[in-house]
Amino acid sequence: MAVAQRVEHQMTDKGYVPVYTTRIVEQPWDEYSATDHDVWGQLFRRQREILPHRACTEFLTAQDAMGMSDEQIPRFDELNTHLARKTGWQLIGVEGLLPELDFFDHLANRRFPVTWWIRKPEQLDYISEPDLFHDLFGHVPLLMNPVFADYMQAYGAGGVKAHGIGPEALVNLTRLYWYTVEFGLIRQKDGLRIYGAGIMSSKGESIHCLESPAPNRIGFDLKRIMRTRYRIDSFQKTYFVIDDFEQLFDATRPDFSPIYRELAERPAIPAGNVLADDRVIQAGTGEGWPEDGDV
Ligand code: HBI
Ligand code: FE
Repeated sequence: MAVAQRVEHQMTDKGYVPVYTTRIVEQPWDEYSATDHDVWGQLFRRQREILPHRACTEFLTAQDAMGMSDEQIPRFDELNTHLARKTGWQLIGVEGLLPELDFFDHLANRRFPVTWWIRKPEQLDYISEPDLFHDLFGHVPLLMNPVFADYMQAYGAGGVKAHGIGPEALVNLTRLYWYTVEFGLIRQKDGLRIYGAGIMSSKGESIHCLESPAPNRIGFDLKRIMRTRYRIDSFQKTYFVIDDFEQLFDATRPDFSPIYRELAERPAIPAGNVLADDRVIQAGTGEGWPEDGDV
């Protein structure tokens, strides 16, 4: 099969931005180079060295249970047999970021889009868009957890509905995704742990989010999160903490339409602010925070 091209980019006033494409591609496993497998191995080893006592237990046990290792890039079809048995999720290969409605529709049908290509050696420490390592290493293991898997499906169904409501609803939902699925923390008996994929696939942020005095750490609150702006070009200024995955899934039970209407009347909250009625676990020092740039 023709190996799909990298995600097209187009030059805009904001610089090169990825052009969303919807094509689903078979994982070209036989075409990965030795360098591709080596990049996977280096990133895998580096993360698994620092994640014990930082990642939540469910993540580490699931990653091992599905046979992920540093030896080579995992095969989607092998992971799909594990996922089918545990939670009914399936991975599909994509070229990169999908238009939101396509993305939500896949999640609503228990299909998780995984970028088929992996970053180059020179991009080891930072890549601007999600690649195979971010998606496969960061997002996929927790799809083996039945409650988190149900949350992801409910989130997708909510996204399809929000798409029909309008752009503000989508902004609220994108923030929810950002502060849970990408940058969420969870409270375990032995302390705070990572479950968000954006942290899990980043060495710097895996350490920063738990050990730096700079960020706020605040108890999960759905409406608070939906109003809170976030960072895409630096570590998060605030991390939200859930008590367990049931809390996350329960938050998706109510109909969000009245919530969207209520939040449309209230101003967004800057990424670094702490509110009087926040359940504050740690108010950050804010050291090193860039002045502007909240999304
Ligand atoms: N597409 N492939 C892919 N992966 C994502 O994580 C993703 C996406 N499109 C949109 C998107 N995430 C975010 O805007 C979500 O909040 C919807
Ligand atoms: Fe992601």
